[in-house]
Amino acid sequence: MSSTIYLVLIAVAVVFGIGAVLVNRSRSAKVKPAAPAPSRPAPTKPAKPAPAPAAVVTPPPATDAEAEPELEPEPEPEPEIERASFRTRMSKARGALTGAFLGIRSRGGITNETWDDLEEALLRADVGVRVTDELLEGLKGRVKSKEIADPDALLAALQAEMRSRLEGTDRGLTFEPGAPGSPNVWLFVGVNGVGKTTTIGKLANQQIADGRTVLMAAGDTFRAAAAEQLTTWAERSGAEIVRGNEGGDPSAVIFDAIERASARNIDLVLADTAGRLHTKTNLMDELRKVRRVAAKGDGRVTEVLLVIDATTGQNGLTQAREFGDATEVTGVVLTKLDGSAKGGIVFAIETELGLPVKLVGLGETIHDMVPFDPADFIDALFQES
Ligand SMILES: Nc1nc2c(ncn2[C@@H]2O[C@H](COP(=O)(O)OP(=O)(O)OP(=O)(O)O)[C@@H](O)[C@H]2O)c(=O)[nH]1
Ligand SMILES: [Mg+2]
Repeated sequence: MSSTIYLVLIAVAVVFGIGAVLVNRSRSAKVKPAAPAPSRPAPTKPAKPAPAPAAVVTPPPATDAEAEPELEPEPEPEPEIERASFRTRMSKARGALTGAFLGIRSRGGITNETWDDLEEALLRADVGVRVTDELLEGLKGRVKSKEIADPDALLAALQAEMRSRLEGTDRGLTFEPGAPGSPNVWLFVGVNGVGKTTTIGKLANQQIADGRTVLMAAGDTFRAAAAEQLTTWAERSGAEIVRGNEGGDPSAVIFDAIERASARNIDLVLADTAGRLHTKTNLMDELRKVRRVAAKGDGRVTEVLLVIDATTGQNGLTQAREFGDATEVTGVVLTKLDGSAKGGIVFAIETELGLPVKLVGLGETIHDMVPFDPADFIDALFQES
């Protein structure tokens, strides 16, 4: 009997076991194995846009409706550009004046030492003897008449007087819109290494940003490296360039460049010239010829910009006279004001030469140039911290 029960129990167990296996099998057949994550085609990283070639050929739009839509390239973040400003860049020139101001303010009143300190500070900052004398004479009169009674009022009056001397001058770069094929020509002259070529690069960038088309003329044929340097600036700024042969006639290169600009309806030619000492007669004669020839073709010379390095001080005035005689200079670009303690040269240039300072270089990169703004300049010069 008991063996019968055992047999029955074993039979039941076998039946259940088989049933369980079958049920499990059928279940596992329904649960699909976890599908691997749909393998998306790896997004093709958009290639960095190549620098735009001079002539861009735009391909026709794709017509294949089946074509996979192109992934939009992520916009590249705009690089942070630190714009040059007098305030941030003129620390040296500021130091030349404000160091003296501390001493002047610390005295209870206006004494003989006050006038000595002021005179020394203005001369050190390269304001020049003539302008310094005029400024101090005017202030002395106002102290005598009791209009000015204390050091703070004296310095405020000096600041206002210096600003008013620079205000009211037309500093715009002359651009005469004319018939197509008649480009404006801006010629750059000055002694060696003052920043002519760099200024052309910076200015081309600004003019192109303002919507003008620009062609550079590599009129410095003295060294092959000069044309190379200008070519780099042309690429950076998006300007065209006409180059000549090393040792060639700079007048011919500039003339050709103007003809090319005229043929292509380009608005503006920026013409570089080799640096030269204002005392070298033959080189100054060469520059006279450049100036003459530039006006002969289809272009109009609307600016002759003398580039002066602010760190060279009063010698810049002598240069200005000689270059002015040779080329009818229309304005001054004062470079390297960021590294100079002699910002006062602006007063000497404007008062003694009657030439407007139009542009100021405040560093070496393409963005480091600003139009000369007297109010900003004077504020920066007097800012004491
Ligand atoms: N700190 C500073 N450096 C400048 C400025 N402008 C030009 N430079 C530098 O001055 C040096 C000479 O500049 P260039 O533009 O080659 O001068 P250039 O007058 O064309 O020189 P030449 O063709 O040899 O007569 C370069 O190292 C420039 O980077 C400026 O405003 N500030
Ligand atoms: Mg140069």
